[in-house]
Amino acid sequence: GRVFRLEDYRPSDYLIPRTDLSFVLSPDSTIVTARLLIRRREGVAPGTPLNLDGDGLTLRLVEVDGKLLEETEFSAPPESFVLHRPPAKDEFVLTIVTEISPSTNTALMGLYRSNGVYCTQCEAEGFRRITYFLDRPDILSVYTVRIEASRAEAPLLLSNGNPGATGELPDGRHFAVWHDPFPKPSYLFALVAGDLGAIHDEFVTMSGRAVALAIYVEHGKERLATYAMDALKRSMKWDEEVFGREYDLDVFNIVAVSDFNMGAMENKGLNIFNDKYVLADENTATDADFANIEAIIAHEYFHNWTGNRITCRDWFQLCLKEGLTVYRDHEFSADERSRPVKRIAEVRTLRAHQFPEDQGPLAHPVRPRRYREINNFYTATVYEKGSEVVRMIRTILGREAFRRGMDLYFDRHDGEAATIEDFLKCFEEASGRDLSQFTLWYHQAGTPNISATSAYDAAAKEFTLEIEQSLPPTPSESRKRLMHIPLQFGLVGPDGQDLSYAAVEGTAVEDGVIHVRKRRHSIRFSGVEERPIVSLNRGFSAPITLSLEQKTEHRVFLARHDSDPFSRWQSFNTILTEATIAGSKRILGGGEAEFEPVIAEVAGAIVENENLERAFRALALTPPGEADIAREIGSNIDPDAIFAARDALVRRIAEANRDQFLAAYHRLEDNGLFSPEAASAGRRALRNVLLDYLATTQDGPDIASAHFGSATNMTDRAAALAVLVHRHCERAEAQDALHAFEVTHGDDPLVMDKWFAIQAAAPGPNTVDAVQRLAAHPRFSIANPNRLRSLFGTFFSGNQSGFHRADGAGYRLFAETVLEVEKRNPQVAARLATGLRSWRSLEPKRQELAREALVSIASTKGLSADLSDIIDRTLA
Ligand code: DPP
Ligand code: ZN
Repeated sequence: GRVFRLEDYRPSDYLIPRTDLSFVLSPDSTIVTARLLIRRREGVAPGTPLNLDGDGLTLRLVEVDGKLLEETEFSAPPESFVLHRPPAKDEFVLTIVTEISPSTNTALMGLYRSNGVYCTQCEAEGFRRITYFLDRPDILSVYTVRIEASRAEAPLLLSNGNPGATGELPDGRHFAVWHDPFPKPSYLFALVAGDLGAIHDEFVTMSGRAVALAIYVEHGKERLATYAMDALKRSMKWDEEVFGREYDLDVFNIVAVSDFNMGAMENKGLNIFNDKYVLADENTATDADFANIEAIIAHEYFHNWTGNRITCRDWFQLCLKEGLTVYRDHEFSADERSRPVKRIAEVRTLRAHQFPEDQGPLAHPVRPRRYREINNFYTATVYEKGSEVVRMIRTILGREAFRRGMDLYFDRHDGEAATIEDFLKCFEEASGRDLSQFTLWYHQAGTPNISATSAYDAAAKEFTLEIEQSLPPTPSESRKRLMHIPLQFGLVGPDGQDLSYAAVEGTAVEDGVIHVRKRRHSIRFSGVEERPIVSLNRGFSAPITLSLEQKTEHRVFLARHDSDPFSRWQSFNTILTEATIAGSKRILGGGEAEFEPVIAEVAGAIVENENLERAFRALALTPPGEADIAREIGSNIDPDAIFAARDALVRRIAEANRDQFLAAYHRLEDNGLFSPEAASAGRRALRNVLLDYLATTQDGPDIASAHFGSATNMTDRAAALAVLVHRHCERAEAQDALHAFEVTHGDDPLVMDKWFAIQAAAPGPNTVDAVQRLAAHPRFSIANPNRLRSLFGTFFSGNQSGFHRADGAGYRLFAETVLEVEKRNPQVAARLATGLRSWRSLEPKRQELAREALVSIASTKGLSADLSDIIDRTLA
């Protein structure tokens, strides 16, 4: 396949300042008329051929300035349209009529049908499946769109911008016109037509303009959109207050569709959402769903400024909008909920998704330099690490200079397609700081490691910290340059308060932050009255791995007393991780896992500590997942040993604290009144973590099945089902609960996704067969991305012991499924295929079986660019 390189970027010869589109909608044959005002760029020779992008289009007609073209004047091979000799004048009008078939578009890119609703997805390169165009983000155009359809089939006709004329047409047809005054790239184009219900609201902006808000959903589901609407209004307010950003159109529309490749899409004025991230009530959605809805509604709304008003020059700059917008939605959730809890959740996500990417064959810089298929770069690195990089800029600059830099960016680049260099320059100018070394965070792949040792000289009252950075090699980047790593830190004294110091030698320390810039730093703090315990990378100020030799008793001390809540959580999490790793080694050596009693003691103390938020306690008590442990071990992974060690640790903690956990569990009982807010969700989270521990003790199945039976919301019901299926799947209680759940929720596909996912996540050797059986279930559909992600996505990427079954049956199912899905939807198939990206860290036998499965995909003829890109890089 063709490789696209950053250094090959060059501006196009032509611009398209105006785009008039007309759609005559019909499921199998939609006629698209594009009237494009084409302008030759200054300095380009008159008559230079015009090359437009296309994909799978049937061309019906071409005119230049109203004159029909002869077939010799252009060519239209499948992937482009070439006008051999455009008029020599500066501007002309090119009219192109194409025919497309939404009903047979199973790739869900371009214009397609979801449950009878016409909808579009154009990012990254879907617009070229609608008409021929300069389908690249630096071509900004003002769009006017006319949509015509049968009124019975599509009473609702939506596109970007503000509504214009509407009217009736013969034969029960009607039309609507939309005009978007803001020039935008083609990837932000959207159209929706269908028969949908809606809820309406209004937002008055900071300058007093009224914006009409609407969320469109399937008829009968209107009520389920109220939480999303509330989140939208809070997002709009927050962006005004925190970033000074006001909304700019008369309307803001959101449409929920059930077949969607991504989570949601920020099309100007017309966001299109995966229904999973809109629809919620207490009986169908979990607290995690509510939190995701809030975050994603905010994310897409925030794109209006970071993405739409200022867009990307080219797709290599994807993190310019995504990393920054994730940073903004993180800040929003932190303000709306609990900042420390949110931070811990972010770090868990980063480690679960971005670290394995950065440490495996698919590693790439936050700003990649080359790609074969851009769809494969909507990654945790671009999004989550991209957000961490913005967060580090704020840490280095401080809140005020950071805000000045953002203001400058909005001011200077509004209406433009910008680059990372443009973005960074704003912060350098606003702060007077040199960010040139920091810029490497965008250019170098891989997770940096910081190792640290410390010493205290009691007589001299001196504390020294020796810090060393290293960056492991990643594919095609064997030599790395030294990074600028901002480490927040504290020297914790015996009473838990940070100790002060009289002076510090070296220039590396500033306002509680160590700026690591060299390979090695030796930092000497003088005037330190007592022996401190160092707390490093507080708040996870840098996305690194930390190798810090620390005694368990010191970690226990930090877990109890560190003033930084993140570091408290981290200290206990590290204790649990190290204990599990040691346990798995003993198991592999033929012994049994053993655990120091202090671990269970600390767990008991955390449950009882009413000074800590419940959501925080829930996170602290959640043991690291099997994948987290595998990542820490790094190589020669045996998932069964890890599973056994983790299970033993949970049992040990539960056994030691049984009475206390049970009492706390009962104290946390539901009062039957539901609120999706953080405090209520925290209570449920803590109670459900305790349930998972209690399920391993005597009466475990009874407690879990009572929990299931008495649950008054989906959070509790799903948590109990998971505990039963994962811990007691051989018991009747588990099978009864699965059956009851199916009977109650069988007609609700989004709720059934939980039912599929819980079963696909069940540990142990029987799950391969269960997943295969479930794929034949009448509620499963290979055509729907949400179903695929629930069943196969969960199994391939979220079930260590089940998927990595020693005989390779999981890998064979993987190859079969990925190839089957690819026939319909290459983008989703490629995403599923990342499930084996860490195959080289497995023990040799599993490695060989995984390789065979990957090779069997690679050797299949006619693979899509999406899938072959992932498989080739995974095997490289
Ligand atoms: N819609 C996706 C997102 O917002 C891609 N832009 O992240
Ligand atoms: Zn985004």
